[in-house]
Amino acid sequence: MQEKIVQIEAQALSAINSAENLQKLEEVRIQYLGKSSEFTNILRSLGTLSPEQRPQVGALVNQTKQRLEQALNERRNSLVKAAQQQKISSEKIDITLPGKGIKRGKIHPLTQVMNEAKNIFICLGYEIAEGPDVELEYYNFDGLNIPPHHPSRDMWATFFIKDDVILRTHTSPVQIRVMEKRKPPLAIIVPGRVYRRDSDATHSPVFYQLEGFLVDKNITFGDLKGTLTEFLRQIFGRKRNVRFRPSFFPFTEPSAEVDVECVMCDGQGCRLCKGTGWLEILGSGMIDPNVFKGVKIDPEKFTGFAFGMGIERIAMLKYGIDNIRLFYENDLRFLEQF
Ligand code: 2U9
Repeated sequence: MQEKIVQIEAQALSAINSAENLQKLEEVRIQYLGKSSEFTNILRSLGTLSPEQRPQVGALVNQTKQRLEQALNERRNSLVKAAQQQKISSEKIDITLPGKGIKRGKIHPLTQVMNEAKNIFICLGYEIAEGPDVELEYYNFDGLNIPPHHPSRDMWATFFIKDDVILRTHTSPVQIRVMEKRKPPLAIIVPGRVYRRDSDATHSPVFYQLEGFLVDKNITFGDLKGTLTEFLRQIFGRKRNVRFRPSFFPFTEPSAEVDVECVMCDGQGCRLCKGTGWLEILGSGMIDPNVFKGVKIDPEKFTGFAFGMGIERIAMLKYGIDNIRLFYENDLRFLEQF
């Protein structure tokens, strides 16, 4: 029986060492140490041996079994290692290749200019107010002293939703809504989207405005000039001259348009400023007494100035952009430049 055991061990060791993968190795284990293997049969038959033989054979069987199990483990480990090595070399990664990198998001140029403009007024003590894009004709026109026959009410300038409901053509209706609810002193800016039936290289049917107003006792045209001059110097640079030109708006009297020295030719006259040396940036004026009467503020007690600007126009002049559509097309080659 001892000879038989030694023979089985030799066969098993050879089979273990020549198993070329884990599945084959498992088959070898079942064949030599499994429930119906010769080895297990020998273990079961130990009881039939004489009491003298039994401990000797028993010890040999146990030692052999341990050696075979150790050999199985060693072979298994080396097969697992070899499989891992094979996987690593077949999936080799070239770590010298440059990474793809994660692009950093940027704030849209219109948002940047809007934030810059809002911050200047916030630093001057103004607060922000907002209102609806879909507006009553009353707040957009009547309350602002714009009479029913005014050309801006024409359906070629205004988007009508129904008879007396429109898309606001400026953010001014918000100032009316604020003055209906609150009384002076008021220092408010109104950022927002506005809508006009207008479309070419410098006009879009939807664009952004920033308007604002200051109402208190003894507010003068001097306050208007000082505030807007400071604003324009912060936006376009301190050395750039500004000028106030008489104009007309139904909601302000007197009214003025504000120009800044041309950013391209420094006032010499060029294509951008059409040879004038000046760029028109803002509309402004002292709030018309008729507007105050509509919101029950006494124009004998209070005065105020108001102003309005188009954010796209400021961004186009500041960055030398010649087509307004570039702001809305979301082309990364354009947006990445800001
Ligand atoms: C109230 C009273 C007065 C706001 C004003 C302008 C002049 C103006 C334009 C600039 C370029 C509009 O975007 S744009 O086309 N705005 O010229 N806006 S004064 O005056 C107000 C507003 C509200 C109650």
